[in-house]
Amino acid sequence: MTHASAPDASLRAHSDDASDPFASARRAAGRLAALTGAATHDAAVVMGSGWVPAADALGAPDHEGDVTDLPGFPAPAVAGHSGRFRSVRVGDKRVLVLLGRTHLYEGRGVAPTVHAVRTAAAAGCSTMVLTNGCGAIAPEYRPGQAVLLRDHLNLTCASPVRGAGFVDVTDLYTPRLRALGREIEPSLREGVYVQLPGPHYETPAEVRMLRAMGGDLVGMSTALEAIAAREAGMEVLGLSLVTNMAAGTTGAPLEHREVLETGRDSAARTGELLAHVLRRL
Ligand code: 8IG
Repeated sequence: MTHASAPDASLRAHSDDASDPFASARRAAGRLAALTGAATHDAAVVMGSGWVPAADALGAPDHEGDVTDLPGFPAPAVAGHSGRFRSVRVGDKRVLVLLGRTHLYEGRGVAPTVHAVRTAAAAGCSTMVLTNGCGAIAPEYRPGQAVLLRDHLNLTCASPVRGAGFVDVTDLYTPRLRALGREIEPSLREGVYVQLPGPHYETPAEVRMLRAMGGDLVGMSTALEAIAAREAGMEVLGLSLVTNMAAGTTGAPLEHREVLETGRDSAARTGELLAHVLRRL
């Protein structure tokens, strides 16, 4: 019976999505609740490049689906980003796990890249865990190493915030959650993550520039999502997996295959780390 009105509703949804990303996120959260039977979720995790193989360590999902079943989610285009979501019980928390993300370089604009974060907020999540695969600028880092984000350089020249929303990002990556991460894994280092638009990697000269600017890690995600999470009032934890040394630091060429291999090799450790963090939020 709802089928007869569906075309109309979806047309309306499209014009709303363009004008009000928060309304779109509320619709996605409503659909998530309907699909999972969970009225709310407590925390959300975006599994970025190299982290997807770690998802199983969070436990068997009570529900898994395609993100495209939720309003406003475009299909991700990159290999290793499966574009699925899970609802998983971790300890006493109901966790929304997003396997893959929409990137700025897909050319759809900023709003689609932060839609998952806003959907998580609309679903009730008070904690946003953002993971990514990245290149290491700091020479002491090694592929396979997980690093806590202490801060970021948003070099996209973009913002998810519209209008006079002067969001305070002084302690964007919540000190409390960083302390928790270090407590669980004392060997975890903290670094400054640089988000560039991509999709090309850096030149060696750009890597030297980023190092001079105070960057330790470089990738193509996370900073804009972290800003959107803060705007939505969530606490943010950022975790990078170093999958390669940034261009020019070793002389080796960069390949996406490395990302996938490093992720598979590190899945046991990164999965355990995430599971422990989520259990103790
Ligand atoms: I995985 O070295 C991954 N993503 N910009 N540079 C940039 N993005 C990345 C890199 C990298 N590695």
